[in-house]
Parts: sequence; structure tokens; C-alpha cells
Amino acid sequence: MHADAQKLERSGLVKPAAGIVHLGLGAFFRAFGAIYVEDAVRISGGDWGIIGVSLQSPGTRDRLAPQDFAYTVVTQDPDGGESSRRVEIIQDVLVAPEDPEAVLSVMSDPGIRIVTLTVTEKGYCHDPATGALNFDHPDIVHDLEAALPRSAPGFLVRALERRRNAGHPPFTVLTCDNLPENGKLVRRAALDLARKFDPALAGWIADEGRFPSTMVDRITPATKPEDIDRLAQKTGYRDDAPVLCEPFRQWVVEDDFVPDYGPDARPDLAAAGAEMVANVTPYENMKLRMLNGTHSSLAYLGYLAGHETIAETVTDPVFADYVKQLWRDEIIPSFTPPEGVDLEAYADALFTRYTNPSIRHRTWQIAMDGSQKLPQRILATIADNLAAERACPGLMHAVAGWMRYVGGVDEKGQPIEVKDPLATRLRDLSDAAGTAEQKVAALLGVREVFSARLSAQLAEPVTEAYARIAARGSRNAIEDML
Ligand code: CS2
Repeated sequence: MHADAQKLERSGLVKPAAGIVHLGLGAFFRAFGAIYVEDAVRISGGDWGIIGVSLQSPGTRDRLAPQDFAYTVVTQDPDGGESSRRVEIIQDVLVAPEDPEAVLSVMSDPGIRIVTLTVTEKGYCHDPATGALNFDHPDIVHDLEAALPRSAPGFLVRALERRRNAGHPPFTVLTCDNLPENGKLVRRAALDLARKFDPALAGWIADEGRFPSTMVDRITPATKPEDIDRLAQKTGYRDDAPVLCEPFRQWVVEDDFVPDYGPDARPDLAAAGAEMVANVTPYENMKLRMLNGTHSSLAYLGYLAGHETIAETVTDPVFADYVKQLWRDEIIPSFTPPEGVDLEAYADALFTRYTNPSIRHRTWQIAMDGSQKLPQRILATIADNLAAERACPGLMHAVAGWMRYVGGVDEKGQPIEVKDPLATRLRDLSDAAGTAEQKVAALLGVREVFSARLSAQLAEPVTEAYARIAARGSRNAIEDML
């Protein structure tokens, strides 16, 4: 036990037996899903302890293990106030690259009734433009040959295979990533892979498995070392694995869990404040387009304009007007809202959340993995606007901003550390092209991101936006456009 951990006030939670395995245990799920589950257990009981799995590195395990996997969630108010709570629902953390067999073994245990995931958009090894499993992905190539997998789809399918062979029901796969119809997407990835192993296994998963979609929302910036030191100073004890987030949280869950477990199929998430619904899609469209779409637009254009955080970017009146115009003229008209939801009010609430100065959400962090994010956050909205013959210059500038960003040089001539599975290819395509028109054409040719049809429609407006940003700079180009 970490020496100072004994000073951490205990939350009084009697640790329940494990019922959930979470793949991709990062800051977001610890600030979000773990809290809902812990609250559900406090209110309604149930064996819903969580075993976390890190698919990449041991860092989270190494920080949590010495403090018995307990940690602090710090919610940061706009006025600088903070409130903290202890979370103790995590029972253990496994590191897949160290011991994949241990991960499969725990996922195959019939006491595990749900596998949740936050593996980020790139973790499903799918083609962002089509949703199909990418059989050329190195982890999928590995998992097709090896009994012990590396990828999230690989762990899901191999564990389901063991459960079927042992006569156990499947677990419910509950994805918590920002993807449209995310349950259908992960189901398709699992079935695409299972068919390669055994068509009968794929049939069993298709018939018996459940892959509900969800919409998840809580702004949770990466924890920085200085956050840990500041909290230790403030509280008198050191927590090496705190998470910091905004007060707001919303979880909308399709109520479709493996029926074999009856009332024990899931925790009482509704009691913890989650919304259990029949159809998540309208909520997904609202959140992916209005929050994540503007997050990415502000991230690229704001970063190029020299703004480090989202709060800093929307404090700039040019970008404040830009994001409000995006919502009003280009995003809200593009989809049907959830019943009874006032999208103008939702946009106002989003703007207030973005201005929270306590939340130091870096534009650079949000800019990561744009090739995996653009299709559902921005391109789908553009496609719907084009189909409705509605101009969307703001989103065209966002695409152009992404293209400038992946070019790898900022407006001061400094290198940008572009984090993206396709970073090298995108940079090379941009470097090899001379003019704005050629650079845009080259990047529009990346079929993992842009369909051929959409590329043809984007060429002219994105080239115009790209040339304006290159000539005038991001901020001036947006100001000219407004
Ligand atoms: C952000 C999201 O990093 C990003 O891409 O847009 O993590 C965003 O903060 C969450 O979806 C908010 O719910």
C-alpha cells in the first residue's frame, strides 16, 4: 500500500466482485464510466467491480496498483473551485502486452457480464470512411494468426470464443468511444474477425451477443504531472493517478444487454443518472456533431492561430463568433434532434462549458488522430449540408485547417508534433504537393478519410479555404469568412 495512501479518506465502498472488464483504461473512463458504475452499486448493489485492461503500456497500472487501484476524481468549476471524490470500483488493472492470457482468462469468466471499451477511434482497427474492419492493420494481421491477440476486436472475439466453447453466455460489449452507432461498429468489427476464425462462432456472436450503442460526454483533459503535484500540496496526500474533469457528464445507453443474465445483465445505471433509451442515434448525432465537431474545428484552427487550449480559443472573439455560426448555420440544421431537446440551448451550454478556464483542454490533444475523427465529426455534417444544398464554409475551413495542421508546420514556421496513425503519409502527401490545390487534392485522395464522392465535392471549397488560411493565417481567414 502506498505510504500516503493510508491517509486517503476511504469512500466506504465495500468492493463488489468483478462484473465488468474495461478495455483501454484511461482518464476519460475513470472520470466517467467508473463513477456511474460505482454510484449504481452504492444505490442498488450488484457485483459490478471493474477490472481494467491497458492494451498498450503499464503506466496506468503502475500508478494505480500502489494505491489499491483507488484514485481521486477532481471536478473543476469555472470559478476555480474544485471538488474531489474517491473512486474505488476498480479492482485490478491488467497490462495486455505483458500477459494477454490473463486478460482473456478474466474476460472468459462467466462472472464478467459486460466488457466496456474506451480504445479511442483508432482502437477498433476499422476503416473510418466505411466502418469495415481493416485486415491490413498490423494488429489484425497478428490476431489472424496468433491465439493470443493484441487488438480490441481480437480480445473480444477470442474471449467470446472461449465462452461459447465453455457453454457460457456472451458478455455485453458496451463501447464508450466517440463513434456514430458505436455499438453497431464494434459488432461489425467482431463479426468480420470472427468469420475469419470460424463462421459458426460469428453466427453465435451475431445471435447471442449484444452490442448496445452509447453516447458519452464529459470533458476530461489529460492529467499533467503538475496537476499531481498541486493536488498533493493541496490535500496533504499524494495520489499518483488523479483525473481532472468538468462537472458536466451525460451517458445515454441503448438498453440492450445479454438477456441470459436477466436483471443481473447490467448495473442500475439509470439510478446513477444514465439515460437508458431504445435509440441512441439522435443523441450521438447531437454530441458528435455539436461538441466533437466543433472541438476538432476549434482545435486545428485555434492551434494554428496560436491558442493552446479550447478555453483560450473561444475567448478570442473571432473564434467565439465562428463556433456560434457553426452551430447556428451549419450543424444544428444538419440533423434531427433527440425528442424534446432544444439544440440552441444545448449549444449555449456547450459554449459555457468550453469557456471554463479551469479546464486546460489542449487544442493539440484534441487535434490527435484527426484521420480517425474527421469522418463522423465534420465530414458527415458536410455531406448532409451538401445534400440539402446548404453552404457550410465554416466546416470547409475546418477541413482546410486539418490539412494545414497535418502539413506539420505552424504559422510561425515551427514544427507541429502531429499524432495520427496516418501522420507520416499525410505529411509526405502534403510535402510532395506544391500548390494549395495540389495539397488539397492529395489529401482528399486519402480514402480512409474521404470517399471519392465527397472528395469531388470538397475540392473547390476546401482549396479556397486552404489558400485563404495559408495566405492570411487561420484567425484572419476565419474573420474574413464570418
Ligand atoms: C475531444 C473529446 O479529445 C477529443 O477528441 O473532442 O475527448 C471530448 O472532450 C469528449 O468527447 C467530451 O465528451
